[in-house]
Order: sequence, then C-alpha cells, then structure tokens
Amino acid sequence: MQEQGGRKLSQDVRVLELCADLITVGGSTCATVLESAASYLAWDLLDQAAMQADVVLDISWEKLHTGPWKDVNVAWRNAYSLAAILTVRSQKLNPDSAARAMRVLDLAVMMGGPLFRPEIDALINQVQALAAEPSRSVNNKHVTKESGLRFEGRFAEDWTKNPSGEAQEGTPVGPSSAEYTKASSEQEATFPEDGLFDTKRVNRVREQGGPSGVALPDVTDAEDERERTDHDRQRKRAKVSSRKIPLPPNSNPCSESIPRRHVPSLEAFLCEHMLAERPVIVTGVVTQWPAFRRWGDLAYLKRVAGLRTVPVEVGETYVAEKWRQELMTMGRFIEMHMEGGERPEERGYLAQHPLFEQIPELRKDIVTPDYCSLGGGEMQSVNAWFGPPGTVTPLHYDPHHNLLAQVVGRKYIRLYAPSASECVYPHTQGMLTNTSRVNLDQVDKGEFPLFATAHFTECVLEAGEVLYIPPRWWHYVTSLSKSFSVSFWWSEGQD
Ligand SMILES: O=C(O)CCC(=O)C(=O)O
Repeated sequence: MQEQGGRKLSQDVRVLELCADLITVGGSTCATVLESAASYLAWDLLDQAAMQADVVLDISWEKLHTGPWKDVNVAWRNAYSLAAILTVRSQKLNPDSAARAMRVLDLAVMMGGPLFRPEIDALINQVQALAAEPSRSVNNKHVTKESGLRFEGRFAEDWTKNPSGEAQEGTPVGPSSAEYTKASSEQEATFPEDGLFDTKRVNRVREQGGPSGVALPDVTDAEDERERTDHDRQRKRAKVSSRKIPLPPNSNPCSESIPRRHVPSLEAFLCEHMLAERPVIVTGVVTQWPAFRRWGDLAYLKRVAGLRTVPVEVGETYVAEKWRQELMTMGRFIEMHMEGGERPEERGYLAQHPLFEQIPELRKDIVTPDYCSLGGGEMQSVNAWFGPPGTVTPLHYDPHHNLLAQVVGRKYIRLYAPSASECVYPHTQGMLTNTSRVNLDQVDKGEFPLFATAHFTECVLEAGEVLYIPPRWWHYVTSLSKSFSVSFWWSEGQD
C-alpha cells in the first residue's frame, strides 16, 4: 500500500505538471527535490523521502509567507501540499504520531493548493481512524504496510515542530496568514482559486447539501408552538444573564428594533428583506440542525475535531495592537479558551474560519438555509465563529448577503445601514477600509463627532436564531456567553 502510494505519486501526471509549473516560477530546485522525494518513497527509502520532502516544505512555506497571500503562486501551494503528503507517507506509525501527522495535513488543507486535496482528505481520514483506535496503535506499534501509513523514527523524533520549523502549536502564524482573516472582505474574492479560502470550494459544499437541494425538515404545529415557547423563555433568561458582559454605551439588549419572523416563506424573505435591505431575525431554522443539539457539548466537539489544527485569533479584537493569530488544535483551543478563564488580551476566538470545508463531519451537522439560494448568486463562504464570552468583532461591513446563524449561546449585535457610513468613519486606507475607526466601547466624541448621530438597530441573537445582514451593512458583534455561530455569505447573480 505504501509502495503503491509512493509509486503512484512518482508516476502521477500531476506531479510532472506541478514540477513544470514550479520551473516557470523559479522553483526548479524544488521541482527536482520533489521528484526525487516521490521516487524515494516509491523505492521505500523512507528517510531519504522524508528529508527531501522536508526541504520542499521549508522552501514552499517561505514562499507562502512572502508578499500578499493573493500573490502567492498556486504552484507553491501545490508544492506545499505534495510535500506534506510525502512527509506523512514516509513516516512509520507510532502511538504519538497521529496528532503530528494531522497537523501537517491540516496545514496543507489551510495553506496548500487544490491539486492533491483528495489525497490529503484520504490521509486525514486514515489518521483520524488511527487516532480513534489507540489500542490498535499501542498493541501494534509497527502497523504493517497495509495500514497505508508508517510514522516513526524521524517523524516521532523531530516532528514536535511544524514541517517548516515555524508555526508550532500555539505560536503565531506569519503575516500573510493574517490576511485570510478579516482584512477587507472585498479582497477575499481575490484569494487564489484553490485551497481552503477559495470560493469554488464553497460551491462544492453547496452541492453536497446546498440551498436548492435541501428542504428543511417538517415541523408540526405542536412542535412549532413548543419551540416558540422555549425560545421565548430562553430570550427572557438571556436578557438577565447578558448583563454580565459590558455592552457599548446606549445599547439596549431588550430592543425589538430588528423584527423576528418564524420561518418566513422564500418569497417573503426575498421581497421584504433581501430586496428591501431590511435585516430580520429568522427563527425555526437552526433549531432543526443536528448542530443545535450537539455543539453545546464541548466533549462532542473535542471528539470530532479535537485533533484538528485551526487558526485562533488571540487578543481583544482584530484591530487591537497586540492581536495575533495562533495555530493550535481544536482540543487545545477548547481547553485553553473555552474551558479556562482568561484576560481579554489573551481571549481566543476561532473566527471566520471555513471549518466545515476542513472537517466534513461537522458540515453534516448544519444545513445551508434555502434563503441562501435567493438572488441567483453563489455561496461565497461558510465560516465558523466559536469562542468564549466577551469576544468582540469590531464595527465593519462585508460585501455579501449574510445569514449569521447562532447555534450555541447568544450574541449582542448592532447594525448600521450603509447610509450611515459617513458617521462611522471607516479606515481610509490599507486592509481595513471595511472597518470603522470608532471604538464602540469608548467613543472618542472629539475625533468622531457624527458617530452619535448615526441611527442603529440592535438585538441579542439567541441560540437557534439567524440574523439576516444585508450587504454592506455595518455590524458590531460581541458574545454574551460561550458561543458558536455559523455565517453564510452569498453573492447576487449578475444581471
Ligand atoms: O460573530 C462575530 O463575531 C462576527 C460575525 C461577522 O462579522 C459576520 O458574520 O460577518
């Protein structure tokens, strides 16, 4: 199996294509080393294969961290992916190495290109299965060739660090990685057409269970009624507990300024909200998702995703000076940031991350709302927002329609219409032109005199509710409890 995998790669036409691409972008050394790594693997010379793959990981990692992310040539991202595959394939199995292999593969999912994604997904499934069977690994230290994976030796020894020697567990990721977080959402569309941040990948999600294909499960009237009553009770409770988290001055968490509608028809949603550009809170949709029952249980999330490496924003907000991103496993994120108390400067937020592209098992827990198919456009991205109480997303806008689904916990959300743009003082240059310069928690009235005159609407979004935010509406979001939300961004078709 190992040899077959290696031989397959060394003869794979994609490897030849990639090498040709690398040569055109000045990566002929990398191309040569990659080819020889694949050949070593085919000959079962694992140490040599691992060493060569390591060289490519180093070189391509550096390329991925040079210049703006959108300018990184996809050949370097594909090279990174292939080197990750060769690395994992050239290791022997021991009980500790599954986590490290998963980290290598997750980095390839996040930073790599699309060319070898099926192989990476297949390896992730194998590693996940191995990790879920500790007794098999322990009793059978050297899993035979049939397992398809043999990690040990070098892998076990020096792979406490990431392939490149950078971005170890809990260490900051490089500057270009920061670009795939907030920045200007408009720039998002300019990411290379592959990898985790690609809009095309999101389309694939749509095909799997997208808006046009998935009907909401039927809800009987009695269930409907019970759900509404539970919901009202929950909202009352929330009004009490939300007092613990400081809200911006002049906030009214009890405000009913954004209407709530129970499963509006597609026509009503389109005419009265999308076309009219009127925000609405939709109830009765998220409550049908498996995620609504499952994700409140941190043990479940640890079981399904604990081993997976994710980018975590650390700091008060993404505009704070000391804000940074760290790569860590979901398990560590839950233990450190969801289960442990922390100072605001060290607050962790798994924010705006396409987690469901990375972990299909979690994707099965959610259903793309049918409303996202309205307007004839395309799904742009489905992102996870998972964090402790007190996370703050500063006032900003995105260019797409957005359904922000609250699965666990509650959030205070404040909205300003695009007509208020002048009063919210957007940054005028750089990556943050979609973000207000005003700190809502402490408004500098001298610097931003018009801010107080801007009209806003607000709500506390409860678990089980979805807020529709029209394109270019400014939104400020703070979590009032442990919270897990999912945002669905979709565009409109061209006329
Ligand atoms: O939930 C949050 O913290 C922010 C969500 C957001 O900005 C979005 O969905 O566009």
